[in-house]
Amino acid sequence: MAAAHHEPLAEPAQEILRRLGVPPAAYANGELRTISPIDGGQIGRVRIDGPADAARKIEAAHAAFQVWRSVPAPRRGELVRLFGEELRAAKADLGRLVSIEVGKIPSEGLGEVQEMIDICDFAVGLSRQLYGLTIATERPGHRMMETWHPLGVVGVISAFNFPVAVWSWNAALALVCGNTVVWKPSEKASLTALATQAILARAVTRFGSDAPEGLAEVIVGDRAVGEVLVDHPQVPLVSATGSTRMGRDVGPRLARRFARAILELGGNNGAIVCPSADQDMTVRAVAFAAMGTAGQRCTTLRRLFVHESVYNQFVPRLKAAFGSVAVGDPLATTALVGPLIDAGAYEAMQQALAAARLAGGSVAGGERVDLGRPDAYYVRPALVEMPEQAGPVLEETFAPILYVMPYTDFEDAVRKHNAVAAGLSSSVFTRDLGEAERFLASEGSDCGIANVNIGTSGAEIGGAFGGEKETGGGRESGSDAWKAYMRRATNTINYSRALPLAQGVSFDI
Ligand code: UN1
Repeated sequence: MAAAHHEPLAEPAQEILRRLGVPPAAYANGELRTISPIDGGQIGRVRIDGPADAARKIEAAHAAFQVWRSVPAPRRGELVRLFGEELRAAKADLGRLVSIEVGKIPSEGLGEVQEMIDICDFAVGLSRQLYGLTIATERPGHRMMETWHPLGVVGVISAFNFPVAVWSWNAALALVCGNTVVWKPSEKASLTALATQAILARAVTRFGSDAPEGLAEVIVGDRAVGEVLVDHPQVPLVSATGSTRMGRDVGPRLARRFARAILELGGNNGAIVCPSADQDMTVRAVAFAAMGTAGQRCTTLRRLFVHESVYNQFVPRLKAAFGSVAVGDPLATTALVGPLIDAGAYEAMQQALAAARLAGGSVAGGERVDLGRPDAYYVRPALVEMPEQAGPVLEETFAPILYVMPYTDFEDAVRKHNAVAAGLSSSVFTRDLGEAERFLASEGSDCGIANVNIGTSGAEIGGAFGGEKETGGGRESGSDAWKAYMRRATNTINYSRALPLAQGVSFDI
């Protein structure tokens, strides 16, 4: 604790944790140092779980599932409604803690909590809409229907960049679906996880005694405890957000034991700027998509194809926006671009920029912004004009780098847009209906999210969220993503006294 007092952000972070009711033993003297990327200072020392603790928590969640699955779904929705209320009350605190722990600007920290509130509202409605179909049968005197049942313990592995919202997409749906939840947050964002857990605990207390112990557990720790979650036979579904490398490990491990996976992995998101695009709006949309959250969203815009006829008008305007955007301490200034998460992110960015130069790219920006804080990594977002889509452009670097390339032919731009391994989000900027529709058609964007005249990031919770190819194929959040969190039973009921067999088979005994 003593060292923490010298760190300017430790006190405000711990004050929020205290106010939200997190016991100091969880964050004051533990083994895991939590660092704020705003100044590189320590803000907490979190107690970590070992593999045995992880297994114990999973088993507690499994026991809780035996009870929770029989609580009526609308009643389960009531818990999530209360959680949404508690989040509203704690929005300022939790949003600020998100800013302190992962460096988001205040409106994005608050926006993240709003996203949690939104998914709670969605899930409350859903709790009365877990519909199954009634299906016409070919047999007289029969009825066929499907029923959606709770699945079990849902494991959630989340990343530092959306430390609480992504968990909530999974948890809010899982809880109304009758599941229990075990969460392994990023090691870089455990304080926000503890805070969220405390907010949920308030809702559970208000909810009453039909919420079993173990309904939602958090496991703080390293890869080893993540592996316990992924390999545990009592976890039928794991929803994991992170790198494609992580997904390549998690996916096959789950497949080996026939567990379900929702994988939300890398994105290398692209957009096409057509000749008819509204340039004022497009500059703003591209600026937010590429530089927002310091380029650390999985939906961040990383590749931009600009039609040659507008290239010389549009790209200088964009470059000016990159050159002038305020980079700085997100809590002490009104900067729009805060810090990178750590030194590793900074090094990966510099490596990508070096590789881009080697591949013929012309780099504007990308340098470190000196705030006199040796352990914090602020950078000017980089706009890199590339002669073609090659080298680092083909990979996701989790930093604010936008690769810009000219195009001549729309179909060719769409082909190039799709010629990367990831398939999360995409956009086209055009006033031409034909181009817009072609981008959205089956031969257009191959991503899970395809937008017209808005950027690639900042999706609402009402739609299904996720992507194709190396993004992993899972869907979270809205639409009918809930179905992945339940098991479907097909029921055929014979209310006659005869026994007609399907397909006209006779078996007269
Ligand atoms: C992520 O970066 O992992 O669409 C999630 C968005 C946010 C969620 C991003 N609603 O940018």
